[in-house]
Amino acid sequence: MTEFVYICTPKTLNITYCIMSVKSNLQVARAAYQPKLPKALKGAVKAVEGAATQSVGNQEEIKALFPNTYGMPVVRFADGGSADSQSFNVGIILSGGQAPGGHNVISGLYDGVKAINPANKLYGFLMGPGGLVDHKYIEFDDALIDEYRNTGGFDIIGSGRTKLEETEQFEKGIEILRELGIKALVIIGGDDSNTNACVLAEYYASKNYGVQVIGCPKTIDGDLKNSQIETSFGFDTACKTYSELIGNIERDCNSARKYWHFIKLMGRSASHIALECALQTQPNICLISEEVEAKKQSLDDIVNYIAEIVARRAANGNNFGTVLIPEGLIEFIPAIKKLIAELNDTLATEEAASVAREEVIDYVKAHLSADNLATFNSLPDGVARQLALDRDPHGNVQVSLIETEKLLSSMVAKRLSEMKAEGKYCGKFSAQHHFFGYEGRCAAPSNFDADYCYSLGYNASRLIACGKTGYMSVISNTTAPAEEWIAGGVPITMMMNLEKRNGKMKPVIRKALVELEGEPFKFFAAHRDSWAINTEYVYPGAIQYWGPTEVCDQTTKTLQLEHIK
Ligand code: FBP
Repeated sequence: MTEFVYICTPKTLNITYCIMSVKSNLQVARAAYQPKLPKALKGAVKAVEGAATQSVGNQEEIKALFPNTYGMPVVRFADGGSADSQSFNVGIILSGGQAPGGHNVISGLYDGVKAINPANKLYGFLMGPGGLVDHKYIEFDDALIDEYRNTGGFDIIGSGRTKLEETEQFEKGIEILRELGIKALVIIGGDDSNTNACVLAEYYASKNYGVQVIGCPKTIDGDLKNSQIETSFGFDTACKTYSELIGNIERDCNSARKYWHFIKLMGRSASHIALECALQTQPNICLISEEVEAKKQSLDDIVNYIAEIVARRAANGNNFGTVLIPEGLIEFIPAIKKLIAELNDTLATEEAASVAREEVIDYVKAHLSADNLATFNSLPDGVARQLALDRDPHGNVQVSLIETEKLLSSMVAKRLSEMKAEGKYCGKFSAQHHFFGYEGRCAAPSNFDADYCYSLGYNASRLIACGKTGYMSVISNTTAPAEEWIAGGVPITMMMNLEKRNGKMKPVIRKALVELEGEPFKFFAAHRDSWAINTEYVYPGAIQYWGPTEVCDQTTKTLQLEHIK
């Protein structure tokens, strides 16, 4: 039995701390935190609808693929509606990689459906979309929800990457949804999972099954954003967590003055995490994949750029530094991007699917064009294997498994010895390697993510109550105080276009990459030369939960720069 020993209750926090329990004092205090809601969601709401919408690209094709869910209006909630006590049950799924705040989406949704009618039930499908298909679920109650409020992780029901795309899966899903009397399903996921949510919404609408599907924008990667979605949840906390670690490393490196730290950061294709962490910590070097592609840089160009900075710092007596590397970098080097595109097509055929795993490398080598084969052969074995062999269920290269940080540092070391041989002073170069990804995905949500996620979940209950399907729960105006946030819904088809996946054109939500004309990148580009040579590190420290609002409730620098009028 767990023994609890209670000590004093600080008047300021109105909670009881325990010195021996399964929970830390911070967790106990955090559980008592009441997330803030936008004013419009606090009482009865009224839905205000805008004009008909269009998809961001391929309008005719997307309209034909989604005849029942295309063109719907953007919805915005305003206060002043009439009280609603509808009775309904809801199901929820966590899909894809973990992101801080998922438990708050669930607690917000739970509180929202219960506020409408206390008899309403919320069910959670276990281990991702697979739980719907396999009929594995739990029913949430007050005790379970209270256990997980404001905590990180997705462990309340688990997550998974099963792709919901087959009619058979949709039909298995409807069986359990009917058995549990579920009127609406909420899918918390990134661009791929929300695309699938839209496909499911369309299917159920086309069959008149009477089940609504609502999406919720999640991913630490920050790439699910557009004119309607300001940020995906989890990005804020993950970046703050990585920035704390990077700041610690910068301080260590500025103390010992003997290492160059090569730090790879998660984020899949987009470099939003690397850019945000650079804005928070001012490292000596931060590579931005989107810029590498735009400038058509080769691996050698990148290596030369780093080696030059190492040498310039060495000339000032500084044989140390920090380099941030977005995990998707390799995919953006034009020659490698071209290679991956051909690999994807080569591997998408039935013939390729029947090739034994140990023979895949030989198979692709036999099928690649001469140019791409040369690029493939120039890569270190581990990187080439990773590009050729493993894809996630959505067909993405698993960039988190490619050790770009080690690849770059060894190439930089080689380049520096060549420079030395040419008579250039390069000082001493000794490298350390880090990969920050999983360390931040389950961190306890920052105040921003705690409030944002709770609002997204609560808002989803309002979209369900007003009968919406094929919508994403959206909260905007997020650099203002939470009270002034705007709540509503955006039709998912509005964010779609056609893109090639696994060799075929598919409707997908357009991924947001770093915009080189955007304010966050422009700010970075204007300062990076100074950060490279002068040591101007910023040590942001740990996430702050209590204290002045300008310390605790600020969102990312990315959002703040994007919202500068
Ligand atoms: P989502 O897009 O599903 O949110 O996942 C993001 C991510 O954390 C990426 O940054 C990373 O490349 C990937 O998941 C790692 O996947 P896995 O958890 O399967 O190792």
